[in-house]
Amino acid sequence: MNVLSRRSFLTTSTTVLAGSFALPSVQAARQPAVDQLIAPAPVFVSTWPFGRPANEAALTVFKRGGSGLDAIEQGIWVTESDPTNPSVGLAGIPNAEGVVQLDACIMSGPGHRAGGVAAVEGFVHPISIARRVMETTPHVLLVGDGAMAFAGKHGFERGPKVSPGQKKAWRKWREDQAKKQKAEKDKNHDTIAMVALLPDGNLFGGCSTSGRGYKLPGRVGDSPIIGSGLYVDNEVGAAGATGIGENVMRYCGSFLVVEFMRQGLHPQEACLETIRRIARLDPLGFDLSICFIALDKKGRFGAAGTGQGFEYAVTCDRFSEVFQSPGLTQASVGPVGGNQK
Ligand code: SD4
Repeated sequence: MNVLSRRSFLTTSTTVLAGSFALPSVQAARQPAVDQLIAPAPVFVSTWPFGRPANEAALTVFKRGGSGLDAIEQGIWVTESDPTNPSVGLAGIPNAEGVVQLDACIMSGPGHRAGGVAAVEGFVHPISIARRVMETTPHVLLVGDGAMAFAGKHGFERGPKVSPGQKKAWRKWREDQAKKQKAEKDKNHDTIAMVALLPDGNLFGGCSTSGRGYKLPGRVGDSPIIGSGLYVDNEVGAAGATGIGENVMRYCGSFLVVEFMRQGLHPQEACLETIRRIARLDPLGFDLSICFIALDKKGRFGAAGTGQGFEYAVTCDRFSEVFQSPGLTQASVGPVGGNQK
């Protein structure tokens, strides 16, 4: 069910939300003690500070009668539509051929249902295509031409294959490569992963990204892969990832976070333990640039990154705030909430 049309929602949400949340603007993100990381349902947890308006939109959708999936989908629309976000949606950094290829997935705790799309070009809302895959096909993941044909057939909104600003930056990147100058590559990453717990105890999640900047055409990261960029287990909790997808998907990172929660770890400790486990096995050690968020069935939440500076957003009826996560090394996880060079 679409509670609001996408356009009316996007144009009214800021005003509605400003009225709903009389909140001070958060300057420096806090890192509360673990026993304070709990919120009453409905609660939405997302990666990066840009997750906060997405969470707030999601909460508004839910409070207006939307389902958990409506809330996740329409919350993520906010990030996918943001023309200033270089890491999610069609304003994102393109691949090595100058085309933005988007990845997304969505998951419903009830029914353990999932849908995803990968390497989709020229569509504004990959999260919605992922949901449609989940709801109308017997499949979980559609990629490339097949995903685009499916999206076209279902009439999803189209957009440019790359924004003018990103095209210019890509030309510069390509020139630098040709001149064998060091072109920025691996730092160009960020994603919105959003997980939610509703008052009835059900969990939901979604994930959307333009992926690693200047990736090889056809490269698919962790974000649309169930268990890697996102995982929801309605008995236990939900988790999502951001960072260099290759370092998440080789370990089924989000699945692992949920499994640690199943063993009784607090969501924050589950995120930390997942990174420790990966770093122990991986030749890169902690030099992985990966971060996780997690939320359990009790409303406890948390996050962690390989380095310092990963921030995540939590929104419920009582507060909407960006928090700082603990990092396992002194290295920086990179620019906060965006993947500019
Ligand atoms: C990917 N994990 O494609 C995604 C992009 C990202 O922060 O950075 N997320 O590898």
